[in-house]
Amino acid sequence: MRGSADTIAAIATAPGRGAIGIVRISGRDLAGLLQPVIGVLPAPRAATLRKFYAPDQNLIDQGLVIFFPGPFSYTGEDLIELHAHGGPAVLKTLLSAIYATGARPARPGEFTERAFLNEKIDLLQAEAVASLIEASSHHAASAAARACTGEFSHRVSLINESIVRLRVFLEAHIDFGDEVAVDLTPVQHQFQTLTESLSQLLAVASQGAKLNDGLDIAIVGRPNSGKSTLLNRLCGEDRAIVTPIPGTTRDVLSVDVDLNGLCLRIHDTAGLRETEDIVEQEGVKRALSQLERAEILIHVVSVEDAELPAPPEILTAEKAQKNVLTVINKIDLRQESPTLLQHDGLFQVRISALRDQGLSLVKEALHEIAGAQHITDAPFIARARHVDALQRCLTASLTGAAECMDGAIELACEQLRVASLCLEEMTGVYTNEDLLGDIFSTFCIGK
Ligand SMILES: Nc1nc2c(ncn2[C@@H]2O[C@H](COP(=O)(O)OP(=O)(O)O)[C@@H](O)[C@H]2O)c(=O)[nH]1
Ligand SMILES: [Mg+2]
Repeated sequence: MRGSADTIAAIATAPGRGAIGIVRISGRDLAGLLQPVIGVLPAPRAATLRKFYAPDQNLIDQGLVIFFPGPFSYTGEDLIELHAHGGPAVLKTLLSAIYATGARPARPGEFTERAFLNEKIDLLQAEAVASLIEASSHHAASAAARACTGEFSHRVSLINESIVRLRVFLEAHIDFGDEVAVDLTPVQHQFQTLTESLSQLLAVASQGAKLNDGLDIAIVGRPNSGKSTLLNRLCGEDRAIVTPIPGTTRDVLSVDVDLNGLCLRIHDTAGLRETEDIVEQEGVKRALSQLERAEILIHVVSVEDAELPAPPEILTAEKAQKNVLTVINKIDLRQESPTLLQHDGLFQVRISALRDQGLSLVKEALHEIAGAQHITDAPFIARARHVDALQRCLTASLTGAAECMDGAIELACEQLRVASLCLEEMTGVYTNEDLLGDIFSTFCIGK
C-alpha cells in the first residue's frame, strides 16, 4: 500500500567517500523519535551543530541537523537531514541508530513518492526530479530543472482547464438545448484552439522525450571501413574490438556520449554484406534493425571504397529523409587533410579515425544535425509515456470536434472526458498503483 504513515530513513548522498554525507528521515512527529540520536530537535530550518549518538551512547559523529516541520518540507511530512562526515562506516552506523528508534529503510524514490502523495508536487514534477538526477548532459539537466519547477505541468493544466470549460458548456447545451437555441460556432473555435495547443505541446514533449532518452545514432557501413575505430574515438576509450579481419563486430555495441551538452546513444554495428557465416548473418540482421530505429546514421566508407555504391539499406534510408552523415575514413592512406562539406543539409566528413584526424569535424556535423531536430532547446524534459498520453488526448479532441460538427454533442462530451483523463494521467490526478510502482522504483534510494 502506498502512502503509509511510518517513518522512513535513507542515506541521501551517493555511495563512497565524500566531505559530507546526508541521512534523511521523513515521517510524522519526528521530534520525540530522534531524541536518542540527536537530543532535542533544533529550531525549524536552522542548520544546527549536534552530536550524533548510537543506542549504546557511543558518539558516532558530530554534524549539522536541519529540521523541516511538515507540511513545509519536501515530503510534506516532518523531514530531518543529518549532515555527517561522508564515510560509508559513519553513515551506516548513523542510519542503524536511526533504525533503532523505529524508522525503516526507505524504498527507492519513497521521499519523492510521499511528496507526490502529499500533493507537494505532481507526477510530472516527480518524474522530472528523477530525470534531473539521471541527466547526463547539460541540456537535459536544465530542461529537467524547468520541469521540476512545474513549467510542463502548468501547460498541461491550462489545456485541461480549457477542455473542462468546453465540456461544461456542451453539457449545458445537452441539458437545455431543446429549450434554448445555442450557437455552436464559438465551440468550433474552441476545439480548434484546443487542438492547436495540444499539437504544440505534443511537439515540445517529443523534443523533451528525445532529450531525456538521448538521440539514437547508428554507425553503419561495409565491413572494415573503420566503424568500430570511429566509435572508440567518439567515446574516448577502446570499447569496441578493432581488427583488420572483416566481420569482427557481431553484436550491436551501444555507448552514451555527451557531445557538448547533448546526450547521444551511439551504436556500433556489424558491417553490411552478404555472408555465409550464420553468426555474422545475425550480426547483419541486428545492424539493419538498429539502422531502422536510429534517428541519425553515420555511414562510414573507407576512402578505398569511395567509388562503390552505398549498401542498398543506406540508400533507402537516405531516400526516406533519414539524417545520414557520410564519413569517408582512412584519408591517411591518400595523405589527405580532414574536411567537412555541407550541401543542402547533407554532410560529408573526410577523416582518419586511426590517426585521430578530423574527429572534431564529425562532432561538429553531429551537433548540427542533432540541433536541427531542435532537441537542444526543448523547454522541458519529458518521457515516452507523456508523448503517448498527449497523442491520445489529441486524437480524442479531434474526434470530439468532428462529432460536435455532426451535432453529436453527447459523443463529443465523452471524447472530451477521455481527453481530460489522458492529461490527468500525466500529472497523476488519475493514476494507478502499477504506474506509480514503475515510476518510483527507478529512482535512487534517498530521493
Ligand atoms: N589506415 C587506416 N586504417 C584504419 C582507419 N580506421 C580504421 N582502420 C583500420 O581498419 C581496420 C578495420 O577497422 P574497424 O574499426 O574494425 O572497422 P569496422 O569493421 O568497420 O568496425 C583495422 O585494422 C583498423 O585499424 C584509418 O583511419 N586509417
Ligand atoms: Mg567493427
